[in-house]
Amino acid sequence: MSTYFSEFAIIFEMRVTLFLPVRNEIIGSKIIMPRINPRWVDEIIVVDGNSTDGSREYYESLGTCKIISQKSSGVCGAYWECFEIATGDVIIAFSPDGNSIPELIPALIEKMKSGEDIVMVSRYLDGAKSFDDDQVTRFGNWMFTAIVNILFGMRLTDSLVMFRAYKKSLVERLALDIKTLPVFELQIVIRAAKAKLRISEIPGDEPKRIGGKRKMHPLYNGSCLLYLILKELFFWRSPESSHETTYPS
Ligand SMILES: Nc1nc2c(ncn2[C@@H]2O[C@H](COP(=O)(O)OP(=O)(O)O)[C@@H](O)[C@H]2O)c(=O)[nH]1
Ligand SMILES: [Mg+2]
Repeated sequence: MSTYFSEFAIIFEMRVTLFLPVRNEIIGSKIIMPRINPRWVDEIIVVDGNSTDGSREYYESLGTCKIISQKSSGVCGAYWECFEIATGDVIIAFSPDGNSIPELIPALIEKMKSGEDIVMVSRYLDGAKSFDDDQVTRFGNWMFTAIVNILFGMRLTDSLVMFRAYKKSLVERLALDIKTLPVFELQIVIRAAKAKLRISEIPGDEPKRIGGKRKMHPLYNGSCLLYLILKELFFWRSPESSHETTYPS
């Protein structure tokens, strides 16, 4: 199938996988899941990171989700375990801890239908706000977004948010390869920018997490993100843009 035809098929027959990474999020999940209409998407995949608070049993009781018991570790590992079984052309990553607003899922899907490769729900665009940020995460989000905008020629307002939609084919097309560090969100946008793909944002608040505890460690995550940026800056070029700098001898 030609690239043009397969792009066309994706837009008109787009299958959507909603991906939920979950580790001990019983309180948030019980409040958030009733607000998700399973008919918005084609499948819901829950990757359970060995929850001990009944989260897994709760998702089983819904009868609408495919549930994977995570074998790898961390959120990044959960992404990759989802990709192994996801049947969607588009993946929507969604945090069921209260940080992602379910009612924005249809808007994300609509925007993907206009031909975007990645659509992110920005917590800082057009007056949107994060109510989950503390001073450290607010500064970190601003700083990393400013750095990647300058280095990779983007105009994002929020490069790190989990809540976003993207074509599943990007995982292969952009040769995403970091499976153990919490940098998936940033690697996919940096590589998409290098390959000159279409990235856009819609505004969306980030409500406070509901119950449970944050698993993200700002200092560790920040160090991993710095490592990623240096690696992407010096070592990776998009195979798709290589023709721009190759000259006949
Ligand atoms: N499957 C899985 N999910 C995780 C893991 N760590 C965190 N999560 C989930 O990922 C989502 C975001 O995590 P959180 O700690 O709130 O990060 P933050 O929202 O970026 O501060 C939540 O739904 C967590 O339960 C993990 O190791 N495995
Ligand atoms: Mg959270």
